[in-house]
Amino acid sequence: MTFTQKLREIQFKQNSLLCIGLDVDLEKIPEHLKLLANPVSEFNRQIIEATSDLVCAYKPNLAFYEAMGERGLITLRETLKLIPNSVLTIGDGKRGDIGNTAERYAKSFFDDFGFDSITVNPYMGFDSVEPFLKNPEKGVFLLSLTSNPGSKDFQRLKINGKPLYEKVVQKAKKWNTNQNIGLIIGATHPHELKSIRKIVPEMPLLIPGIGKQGGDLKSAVHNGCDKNGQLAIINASRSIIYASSGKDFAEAARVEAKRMVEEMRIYRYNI
Ligand code: OMP
Repeated sequence: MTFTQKLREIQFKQNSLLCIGLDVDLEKIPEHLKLLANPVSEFNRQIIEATSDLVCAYKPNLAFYEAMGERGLITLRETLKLIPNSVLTIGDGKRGDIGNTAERYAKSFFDDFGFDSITVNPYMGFDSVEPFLKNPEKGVFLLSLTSNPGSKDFQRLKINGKPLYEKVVQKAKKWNTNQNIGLIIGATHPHELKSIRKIVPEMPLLIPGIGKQGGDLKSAVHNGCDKNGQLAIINASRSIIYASSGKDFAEAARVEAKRMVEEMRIYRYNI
């Protein structure tokens, strides 16, 4: 089964487009957890237990784990073990390097950590992306038009009248012989999201930027889904995992995740 087929199946079974970003900062977690031997593992355990029936994926961003040093890698492994097989994992590392090095990244993310998919920076070109594409079951999300204000600096520059991010979309379509490529498009660009979905009607789109970055949920769902109301993966990190800073943090995360999922269901089926 290809990654795209797996995503369709999981989104159907879970009836959800939501991805929770496990971007856990030790400084931001509730005080009572900080007394434990591994506060971030316990934080993640409670978040995952409270929300795993509501999501299609979890996306740990590696920066948050790498910033904790050796303990961070242990925490990441512990966290991955806690995520049930009924949902996907996205290793958000935004990797990108020459082929020889990219192969090592692919081995690390897919074979060692065992992620189902990875985020990749494609701006070094095909040889830097190819090593990630070999296994059709493993998903590869390419940065195309990112959610941040700096996305205009390079990604929107015109080449022969077309913005650079659109070249990435076209290349991704061409490279997708294993049906395992997805694109990353920020929710902060709703119009572009709509036109990109037209170019790639059947490709997974990872859409971050909802919540703290100001992206709108309704337009992300309407513009990002395929014709069946699927294949958009809507990520929210801080707005869910830090919904409360008290002992009720997991319960509050569930309330916020459920609110988003229910809102998305309304938009999905009114496309
Ligand atoms: P929140 O703003 O807290 O929901 O977090 C957004 C998450 O999505 C972070 O892990 C970002 O690194 C990631 N992200 C973006 O915010 N914008 C992008 O364009 C791409 C990503 C990503 O690749 O996931």
